[in-house]
Amino acid sequence: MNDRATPPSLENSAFFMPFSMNRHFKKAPRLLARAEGIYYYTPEGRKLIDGAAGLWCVNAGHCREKIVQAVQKQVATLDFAPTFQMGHPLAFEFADKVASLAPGDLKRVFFTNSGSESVDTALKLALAYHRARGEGHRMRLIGRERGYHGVNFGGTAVGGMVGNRKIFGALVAGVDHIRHTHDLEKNAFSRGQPRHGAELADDLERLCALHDPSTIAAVIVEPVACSGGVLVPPAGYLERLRAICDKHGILLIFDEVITAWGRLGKTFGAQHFNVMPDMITTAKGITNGTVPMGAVLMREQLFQSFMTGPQTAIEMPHGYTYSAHPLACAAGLAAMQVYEEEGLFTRAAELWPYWEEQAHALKGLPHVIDIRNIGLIAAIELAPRAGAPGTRALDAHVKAFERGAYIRVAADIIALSPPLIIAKSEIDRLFEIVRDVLKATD
Ligand code: PXG
Repeated sequence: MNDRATPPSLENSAFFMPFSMNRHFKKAPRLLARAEGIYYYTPEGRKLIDGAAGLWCVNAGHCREKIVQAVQKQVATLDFAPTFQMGHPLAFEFADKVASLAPGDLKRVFFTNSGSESVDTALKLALAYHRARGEGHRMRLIGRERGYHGVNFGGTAVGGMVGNRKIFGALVAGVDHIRHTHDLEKNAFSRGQPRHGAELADDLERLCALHDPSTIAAVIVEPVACSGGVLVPPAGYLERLRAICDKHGILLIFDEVITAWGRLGKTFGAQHFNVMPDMITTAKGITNGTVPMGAVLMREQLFQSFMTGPQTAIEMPHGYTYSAHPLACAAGLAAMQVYEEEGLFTRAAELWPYWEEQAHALKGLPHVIDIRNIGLIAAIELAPRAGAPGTRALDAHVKAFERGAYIRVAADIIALSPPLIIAKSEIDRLFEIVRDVLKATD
């Protein structure tokens, strides 16, 4: 179907699109005009299955009545209120709600407006925490190859996707990276957590030996590295990372911008893996993607380390104008209500076996060199075209759009993560489109 005539204005549009092929896109735009449930609609009214929950954020599906109404009501009641030395009730209510859902003693919440801000906030908190305890020499921050922690300076520095780092100079001093866990030779076509690779966590010991552990403040990893191509942690890996951090007094931060809010069948990924970090960074699904918001959850001990000194001192000289924005808090509270009422925190666990079967049924299709899955996430890795990496998956993305599905691709990896309200018949339809697309992609 070729009914998407390019509005002449778009090719010269002022909009510098983020993480996009601006010129390629503007020549043949893929526009979305409306959304409902698990579907997007183009301006011409064509219906697309949302195979990516927007950008991994619309976990309860689009334009949910309760959330829409909560935001509409809030914007007409209290559009903005400062949270520096002032407050509004929803900020406290929402922080307590998030804390009540959090695992272990991760019961204190710092609000931001995005995943990137959550990551940079957590890294700053880690440095400040050690300083407050007289260990200001712990200045190093450790990330992981192929990790994605947003686009601010701290997150870019600890991130491990080369293309996102290489053009931005020296980034932040004192950052190093452990190895990634992707090993197709040993683990191709794994279902759930791959069997091989727990020992890759020992790479942290290598950095401890190199830098001395007393210089390391924190390690940040995504429990599942999603943007880097859906790299599911090998069985035992996260436990081992936790043990090494404990041994050396290093804080462990889980970046759960994607893995929180039901994506893995529990409220947080930490609960699914049963590994407790010292901080969790999150965003996206915290408001069902409706209003920008992020949060850092921290253990009680971290929070208390800042609650010393005179009562008239500002304990944390950090925060954003829009931290705990009233619209975001309203959207977040309503999103949590929808998640809870509809059992969405655990729905991915129920759908998991079916989802896994449908995903792995694509094995054997042209160019497919791996399929991996966890929770309501699946990745299909394609062999790159000789001399033109990324173009095969890009073609698949465009073809899927034409055939009725919106899917995300990163390099030559297709990543699927639909809203958690998806029905089995809709899962069938999504994979049917992906199957057709793969058959038609050279
Ligand atoms: N950490 C993680 C683990 C993320 O996945 C961020 C931080 C940054 O969040 P913000 O809200 O600043 O974008 C993310 C974001 C994709 C994709 O398709 C993934 C993200 C964003 C956009 C696209 O893989 N993750």
